[in-house]
Amino acid sequence: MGEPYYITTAISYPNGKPHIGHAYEAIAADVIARFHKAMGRDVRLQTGTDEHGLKMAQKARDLDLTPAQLSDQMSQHFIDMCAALNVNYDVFLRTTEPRHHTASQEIWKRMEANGDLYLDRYEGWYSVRDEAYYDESELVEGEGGSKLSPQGTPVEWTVEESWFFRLSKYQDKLLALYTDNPDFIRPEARRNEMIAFVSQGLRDLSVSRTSFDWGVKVPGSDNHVMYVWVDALTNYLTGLGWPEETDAFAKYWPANLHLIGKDIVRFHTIYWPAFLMSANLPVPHQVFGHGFLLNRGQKESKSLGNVTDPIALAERFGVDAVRYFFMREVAFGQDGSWSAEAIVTRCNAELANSYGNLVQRVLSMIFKNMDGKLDTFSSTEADDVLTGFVRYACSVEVTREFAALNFSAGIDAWMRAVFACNAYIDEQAPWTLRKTDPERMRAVLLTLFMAIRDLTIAIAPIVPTAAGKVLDQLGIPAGERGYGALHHAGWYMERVATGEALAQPVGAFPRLELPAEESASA
Ligand code: ME8
Repeated sequence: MGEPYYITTAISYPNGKPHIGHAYEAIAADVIARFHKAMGRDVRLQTGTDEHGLKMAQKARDLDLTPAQLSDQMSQHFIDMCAALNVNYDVFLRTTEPRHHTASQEIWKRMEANGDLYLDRYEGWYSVRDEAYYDESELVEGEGGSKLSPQGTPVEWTVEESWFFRLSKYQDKLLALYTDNPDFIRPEARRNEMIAFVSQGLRDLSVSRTSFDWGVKVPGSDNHVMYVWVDALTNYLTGLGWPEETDAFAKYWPANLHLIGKDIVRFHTIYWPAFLMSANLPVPHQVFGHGFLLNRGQKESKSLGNVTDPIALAERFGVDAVRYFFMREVAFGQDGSWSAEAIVTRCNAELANSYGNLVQRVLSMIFKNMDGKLDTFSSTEADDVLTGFVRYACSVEVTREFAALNFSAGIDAWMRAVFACNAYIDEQAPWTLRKTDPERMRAVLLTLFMAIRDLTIAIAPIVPTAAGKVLDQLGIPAGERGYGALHHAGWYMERVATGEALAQPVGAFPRLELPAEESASA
């Protein structure tokens, strides 16, 4: 097994069904996990649901359910969403699990033992929707002079006895962490925001509540439950079996990457490392705050009636198309917009017409004109140029960009290689060579066979199902599908030596159609 790589998503509030933002984050995390697996690393992907707090308690009350019933019902939808999107997690963590209460109480005790917790009275603003405290100076004015959080959510004045965490004590340590580890917060814009925020000075943080009881009990202070973010962040440790001294913890902590949305960067890059330092635990290597996904430029909301069910989206367009679109269309880290037409246009142009068609044409010609047989051939300079171009794009450019989480740029490099293959096939015209020079036709088709194998391995983390089907048709063994295989010069001769002929190919990238009413409005 290669070097360990531990990646986590945010754990979602299961106060409703998953939305497109949840799907986007889960897909991105799965792509990153598959990429690192294909690079030979020993990957662990964790996701889950964040089931405590006032937001959950209030929603349950509105629905006449207990918070536990609401959590049970809704977390199942998040599990289903992962299955529908081909998100292959290792751990799905629910914060209501007993082991998570144990872990949260343990981190609490360690912070207390370190002298970082004290009892006082909280007086200030709280947003239930964000589960966040805000300073007066951060609030903005809403309609009719009401006060809103910087995220535009309602805030309420809260006064209660509360435990406090000495966040102020960690200001310099946090700034040193950001300076010493320039990649700790990414992308750069979020890093700058956080540095500016911490530099202004940090106030101690209220970390317990007494006005409701849906949460993890504070050790030794039974009328207090922990502030939901204290337990939520601890999920990243719980999933590794901590505080037991497990092999998983020894191997995977500190996490390589917490992948989260831009709205919760503050919790992950200020509170979380401070809690960890206080508990004397190592901090994660990187927190990446991705952008928000908008529906035709608008936030999805019940009032606009534009809420999309990600499972329905995957059923409609196919899971690979949805994954490809999100990773291709949105520059990772920035906000992006989607629409049914944009998915159809993008996937038809690139996956179906440019790449899928290339695969289908080449494999059919090998099947029909060469009885599906692979063999040695002598290549010309044009063939070698194509082979070198595709190999470089896949093994150097795509891997470099994917490793840096620049998915869109990586797919761009991949598309250039696909275009090069299409230009080559048009130029070489193997359909004409069939009559005039069958030997040359063989060389052209086999050159393309090799290129298709590289292209398919390179794009597999994004479109795992379709890529798997193509690699099956090419007869590439399971152990030869990682990025390392792109550097394995002998693969083609090993493939030839199996003597296995190609069967009649079956298309892996269907053209997508827009339902009539949507094409009319497009
Ligand atoms: O914040 N586009 O949960 P959550 C992209 N429980 N990403 C989006 C999005 C959108 N439109 N809307 C939300 C929470 N997200 C906490 C996390 S972690 C210890 C606790 C992202 O259900 C959001 O940024 O509100 C977050 O990363 C994730 O979805 C879950 O959001």
